[in-house]
Amino acid sequence: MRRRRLLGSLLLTVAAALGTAAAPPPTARAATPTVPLDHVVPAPAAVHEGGTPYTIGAGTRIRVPGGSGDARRIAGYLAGLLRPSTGYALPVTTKGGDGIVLRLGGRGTADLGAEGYRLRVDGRAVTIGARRPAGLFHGVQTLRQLLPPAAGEHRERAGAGVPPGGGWRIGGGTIADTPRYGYRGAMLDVSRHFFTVDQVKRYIDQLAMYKINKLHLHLSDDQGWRIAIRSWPRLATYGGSTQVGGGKGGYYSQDDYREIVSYAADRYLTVVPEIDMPGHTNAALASYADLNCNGVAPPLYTGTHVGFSSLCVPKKVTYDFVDDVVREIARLTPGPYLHIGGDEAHSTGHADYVAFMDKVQPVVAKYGKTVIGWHQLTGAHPAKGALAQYWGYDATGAAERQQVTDAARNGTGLILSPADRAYLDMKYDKDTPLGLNWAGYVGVRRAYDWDPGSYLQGAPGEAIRGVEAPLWSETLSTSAHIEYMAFPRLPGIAELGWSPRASHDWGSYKLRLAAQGPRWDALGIHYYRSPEVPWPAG
Ligand code: IFG
Repeated sequence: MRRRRLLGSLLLTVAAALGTAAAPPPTARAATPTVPLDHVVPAPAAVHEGGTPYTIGAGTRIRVPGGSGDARRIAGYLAGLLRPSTGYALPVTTKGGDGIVLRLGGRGTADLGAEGYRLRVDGRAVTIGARRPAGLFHGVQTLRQLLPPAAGEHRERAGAGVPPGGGWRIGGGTIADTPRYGYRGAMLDVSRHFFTVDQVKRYIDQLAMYKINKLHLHLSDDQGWRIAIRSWPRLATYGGSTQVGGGKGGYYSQDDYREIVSYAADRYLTVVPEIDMPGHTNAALASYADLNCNGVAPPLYTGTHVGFSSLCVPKKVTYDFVDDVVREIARLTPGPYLHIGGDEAHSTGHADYVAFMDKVQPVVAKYGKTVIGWHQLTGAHPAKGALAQYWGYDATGAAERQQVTDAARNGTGLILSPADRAYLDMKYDKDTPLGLNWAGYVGVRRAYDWDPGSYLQGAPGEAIRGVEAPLWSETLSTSAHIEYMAFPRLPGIAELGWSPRASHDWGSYKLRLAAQGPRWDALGIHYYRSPEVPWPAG
């Protein structure tokens, strides 16, 4: 009997407790539903939900206690995102207190490395802590995803945009997050079709949402030279004057390039400039007759064939050209890398290719940069510390893979861009209006469902530096084209670069990916609503 009474009273106590929790006080209205903390893309390393949600309201301040320049700039960036959509003032202050708190350095951040962050939510504050500014910025990208999609809208909302619930609520809990790989890139081919500075900036904003930290710009090819070189002005003025299909082309002045570099750096992306050589050089050869072995400049090229051009390896002027171009671009590029291409040099004899790479790689080092080359570089002598970007695919022969993994075992780092996984210019399927299909069709799941760490059998794990998603522009010429091919596949590549191997699971990822759709709608991103993704209704 006693036991029954005891149980009875226990149940009553519990019910009472639940009762009060279940009936909110009459004044509070249910704020916006909170986004589950583990709904973030890329998946964070560790998530612990629980505790009191935080509601961003009219009185919320963004605090950078004792704020450094970097922390204050990131706070301003966050305010710029949230003010228009929430209608709140969200003042930035260096005073401590409740609210959205951004902390740089200090205790508890030592384990977060160069890009990690810790985000903590309780009833009084959202606190993002990081050891380095990039980490704080990545924490802000996660915070954006913990708010309803409307909070990301850049346009002024009617009626100050405060949601019906009277505030923007973020679920209680903690996220501790650091990236798996340091190299998480996206490449944009601005040569086949030229993209303006503003179009590149738009793509940078989108890449930053998914913690991509490298923007590889394919600045030269057969169809266009896109960067002004003072010592060789016709490269841009003539070599950049057209594009695939014969349009007017274009090029970046050195100030334009500096603007792209600066915009990217403010969002913690490092620009990796590529001058593709010795092949893919018709635009340069057309601009200066002396660069050609026969002294005759070929016409400008507006088609889409590859492999027909080569710099003249035996000529001395070729290395004056390379030295001038590499010097000017290296001086414009704060990042550590300079990509020298090296792919599809079908009009360069193998011995000449090796001789050319033996001469050019020391020039890159002379100007203080680290070489990246497409993986064909492993057929020559990759410089010490060089990185090879693998773009093979399922049809790539064992010998070619072996050449790459041998180089990896010899110290060459690898960036993985398998063409039938990571090439965003591959059609999704046979009905995709844009893109190519030489590597096959690449659907959303296929782009996600592979592991960079084990993709190349025989490559030591420490050789894998990360991933990159190239977007070649033979068939693309607008931002809408870029977005249609990049979304929804780019976030999957970003997750492969950032998230722990153990978190990899298409079944759960596709639900998180689907929740990104309303965000892209709010931001006006022209994504492909792939039937592989269970997009939310409406
Ligand atoms: N391969 C060529 C690119 C481009 C691409 C289109 C590399 C490294 C096919 N080289 O990819 O110039 O034409 O998918």
